[in-house]
Amino acid sequence: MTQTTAPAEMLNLLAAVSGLRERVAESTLPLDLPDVAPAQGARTELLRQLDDYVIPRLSSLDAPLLAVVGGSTGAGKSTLVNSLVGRVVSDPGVLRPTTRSPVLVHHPKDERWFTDGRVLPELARVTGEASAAGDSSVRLVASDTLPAGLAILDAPDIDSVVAHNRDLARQLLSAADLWLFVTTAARYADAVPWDLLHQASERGTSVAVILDRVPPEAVEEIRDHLGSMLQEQGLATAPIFTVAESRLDPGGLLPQDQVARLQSWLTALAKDARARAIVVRQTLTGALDSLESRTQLLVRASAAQLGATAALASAADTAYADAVEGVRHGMSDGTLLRGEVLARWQEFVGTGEFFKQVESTVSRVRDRIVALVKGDPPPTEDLGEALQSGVAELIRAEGQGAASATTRSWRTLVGGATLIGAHPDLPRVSADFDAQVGSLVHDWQGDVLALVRTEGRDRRTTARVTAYGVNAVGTMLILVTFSQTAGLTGAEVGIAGGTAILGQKLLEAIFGDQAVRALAVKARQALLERVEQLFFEEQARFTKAVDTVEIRRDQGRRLESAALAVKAAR
Ligand SMILES: Nc1nc2c(ncn2[C@@H]2O[C@H](COP(=O)(O)OP(=O)(O)O)[C@@H](O)[C@H]2O)c(=O)[nH]1
Ligand SMILES: [Mg+2]
Repeated sequence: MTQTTAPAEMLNLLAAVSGLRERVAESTLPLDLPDVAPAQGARTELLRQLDDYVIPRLSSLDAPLLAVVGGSTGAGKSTLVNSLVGRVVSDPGVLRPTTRSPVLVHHPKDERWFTDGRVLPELARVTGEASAAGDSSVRLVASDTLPAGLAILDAPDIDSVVAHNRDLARQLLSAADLWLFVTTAARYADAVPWDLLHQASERGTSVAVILDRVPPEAVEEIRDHLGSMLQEQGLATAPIFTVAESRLDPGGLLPQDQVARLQSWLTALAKDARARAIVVRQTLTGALDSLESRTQLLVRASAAQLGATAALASAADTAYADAVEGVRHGMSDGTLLRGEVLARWQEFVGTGEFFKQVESTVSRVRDRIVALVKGDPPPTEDLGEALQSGVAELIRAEGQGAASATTRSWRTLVGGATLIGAHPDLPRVSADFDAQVGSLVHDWQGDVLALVRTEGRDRRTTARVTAYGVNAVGTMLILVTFSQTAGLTGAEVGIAGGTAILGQKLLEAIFGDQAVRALAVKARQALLERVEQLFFEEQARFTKAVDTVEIRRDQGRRLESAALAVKAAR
């Protein structure tokens, strides 16, 4: 912003700042990250200063200069304001807290600037006597003893014992064109005021310091010391006004000569449009300058929030990918061919002798199957059931394992415990998961039978498949699918391998060896695809929980580009 800013440019700047205000307002920091509290505080402060100062000031550069009187408890702020106005407009008092609702004194002609919600839109307006004021309101007092063009606001104590008053004091100070910082001989080195003065310095806010209640003999010494402290804080240009400790008049006001210098400085400021514009522009420029780094802080906080949601999502990704891998591995490491399956298989082929003489056995088994197909119960039924319940068991265990693993790592991740608290069924698989696994395996059996039928399309093969029965051949294929381990050959072939080799020989007799290998690959692929789909749906429960964390993915980028737009419009 330059001295010669044309109204059109000012409107551009106002639009850009309003845009930034919207981006800040819509931004969220929902996860309880370690440093979220300061970021939330910074967000609120930024939003407030845009609403309370930057936007109203850009909208009406010629509005009266607002001087906010701030300082520690009992520094004499209210007494000073009363003395400047020439009558008691704000309650002074020994009892704390006194100035509960802030009092804004303005010239009667300037009333319109303060009655609407232009500045401090969050605060209600009250007029009349002090008692009428509520907690979040500002009391307006018109007084023609103040020059037009200048309004004075008596703020609550910056170190008030009441938290609401402290916050309100800070809010009011950030709405000021000019801080009138009141401190005393006894208190001027306190930490709290210097914290705020430091902030004023960083933001380029116009500041004047009133050193109140100074013993007359110590005026020079203390003023020098205070002056050097201000210089250290980068506030060398802040004028210092001293008010000697004096007896108050019967009306509770300071002797006129003690406030005369401050009063004439303020009057000169009010009457000289250029001098006033300099003060206003200094504060406004400082506030605009501060927007970028304050927005950056929010951008970083947004990135941290999104990083945390990404970590939650990726914990689920990992757990469910591991589970699919677990099924893949469990299918091919021979586990499924032990126990029940093995027992059923041996029952089916009749005797353990087969493992010794595989070749000669093939024809015997074939005869046996063919014989059985012609009799009643399908011979492979029990074996098929054992195979199916084995694979179902494997899928269920991996599914539950993934839900447990995800919840376990969520408990160690920021925001995870809250999400589990809000979705207490996450640690367990879906209610109908068992049933879904059941139908998955059933459907897969359908896939396998379809494979057998498709593969056996030529006449000779069809005849052979029919001889054994499609179901029996399908069961053999399932058996072989679960046994094709890499590297299980020759002497290393254990019981599991041996079990399968017999099945494989049978299938090779029907389809040829090339085809059997391809069929097993297809059957395994079909199962894994179904498992992936089911686990994806299971994982979606976690994904949906992460999605309830309300933060836009592009929040950081939106904030950043809004801040850039402000920079470009200046
Ligand atoms: N004697 C004397 N009392 C003062 C002076 N300034 C303030 N006081 C008293 O100190 C107390 C606190 O002053 P007040 O204006 O309420 O301080 P605030 O908390 O900063 O608003 C009140 O009782 C005032 O009457 C002063 O210069 N001389
Ligand atoms: Mg007060």
